[in-house]
Amino acid sequence: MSKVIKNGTIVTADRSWRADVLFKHGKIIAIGPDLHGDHEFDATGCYVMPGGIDPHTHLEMPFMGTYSADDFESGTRAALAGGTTMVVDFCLPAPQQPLLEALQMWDNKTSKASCDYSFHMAITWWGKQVFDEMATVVDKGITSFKHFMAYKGALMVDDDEMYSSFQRCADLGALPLVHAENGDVVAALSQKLLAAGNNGPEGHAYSRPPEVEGEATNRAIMIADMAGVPLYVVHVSCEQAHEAIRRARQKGMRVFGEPLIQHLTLDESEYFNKDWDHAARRVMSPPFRNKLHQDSLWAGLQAGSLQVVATDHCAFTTSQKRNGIGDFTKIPNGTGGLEDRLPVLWTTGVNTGRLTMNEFVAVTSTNIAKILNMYPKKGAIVEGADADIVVWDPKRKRTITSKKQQSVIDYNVFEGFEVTGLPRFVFSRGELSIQEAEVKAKPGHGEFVAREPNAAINRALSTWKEISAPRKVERSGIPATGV
Ligand code: DUC
Ligand code: ZN
Ligand code: ZN
Ligand code: ZN
Repeated sequence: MSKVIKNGTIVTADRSWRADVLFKHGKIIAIGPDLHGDHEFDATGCYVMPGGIDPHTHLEMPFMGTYSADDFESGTRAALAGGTTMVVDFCLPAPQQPLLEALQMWDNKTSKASCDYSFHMAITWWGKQVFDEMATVVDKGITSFKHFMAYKGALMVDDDEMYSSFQRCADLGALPLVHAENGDVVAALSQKLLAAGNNGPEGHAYSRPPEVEGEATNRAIMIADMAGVPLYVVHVSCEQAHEAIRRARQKGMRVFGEPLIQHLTLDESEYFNKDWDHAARRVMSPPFRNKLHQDSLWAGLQAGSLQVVATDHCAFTTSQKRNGIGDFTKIPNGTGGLEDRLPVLWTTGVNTGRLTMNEFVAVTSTNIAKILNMYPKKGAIVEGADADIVVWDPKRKRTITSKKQQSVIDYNVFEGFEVTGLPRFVFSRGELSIQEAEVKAKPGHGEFVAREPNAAINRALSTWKEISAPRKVERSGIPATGV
């Protein structure tokens, strides 16, 4: 059975034009005027765009003594409801756990996914076994490795481990990712704040100032350069981190930066709300920043020094958050956003003139498809691509409320936010998954997307190549002992 989207304007990362889109067996088979199929979907007044890709989610993740509340069933349903047709989740081995065993555990969580997904593998410990297994992980189509520079005593890796892993990534053509916050300083600041009786959610923000992020981002960039590998920095929240990325790119290094929709639109005043629940629900790492940092992130998206907007969707219920009453370090870190990323970015970005529609597609879909080497299977409207398509109605409005969301948690950090611009239809590999407010997503429809190492993007332009393969200097006439 073929399907056709008629009368819309196709919007991709590089152009916009009027054409119909015909697809069959999950793939786009024709694009052009006046196409016909077994089922026709009217896109009059709408934009036909590649479905969103969220490269940063934590679904059903064991973390801080609990599990994030949205699993692959509710999480991918939320994604589709908001126009996102693929998620990339993090597989997190426990300390000393074999990577392949963790991968099996994560794979077991996905049976009810209704959109396609992939994984990043986290490097949470280091040893010969990890070194060896990284090659098998790449063979299985997982070509990106995440490193936590924070969460001391849990997920954090030290610089020597990170340097070893980055070199291994370079050998394998894989892309290292970093959560860049100085975990030692965060731990010290947290203890200081608690000792002074500052135990509320605002203490979380004080314990992770922009400087800890700027320092770690710089450090990770320098270590990546020495290892001769590109770098992807997740959840860039502040000017200090953005500045480091900008500078590296100006020098010719392949460094990518990912702001989150939350940091672009919500600020630190949320932590000073008198209602403990309100503030704790917004505790995530890095924390929300002030308006100057927000302006820096928007500028980065406009200038191209930041390339991707994600969510870090890691949702906890109010009751889970309350575990941190009396000690902010025990508030599970994370916020939701999967369903809201596209409508909120469209409303605050495209409707305000900060982003063009084509830039919107680039930062929500196409850029990350290229960075993670799954373009044009994903992130494109082109013959042969997966029919992951959102038909976007720029006039549809909604007030965001947890009462109508797909996420299972009992609040929404965007509660009350009015969005203009929402999906009319969403297709996941050709399956109609969303029709306006009606969710037709099919649990189990989602498939794993395997990725190849990327010879083009995953090659560093390192200034340190000589150091990783030192030349022996021949000097005639100088005594050997003097060399
Ligand atoms: N930050 C969060 O807020 N939650 C999950 C992990 C992370 O780095
Ligand atoms: Zn006709
Ligand atoms: Zn993180
Ligand atoms: Zn994360």
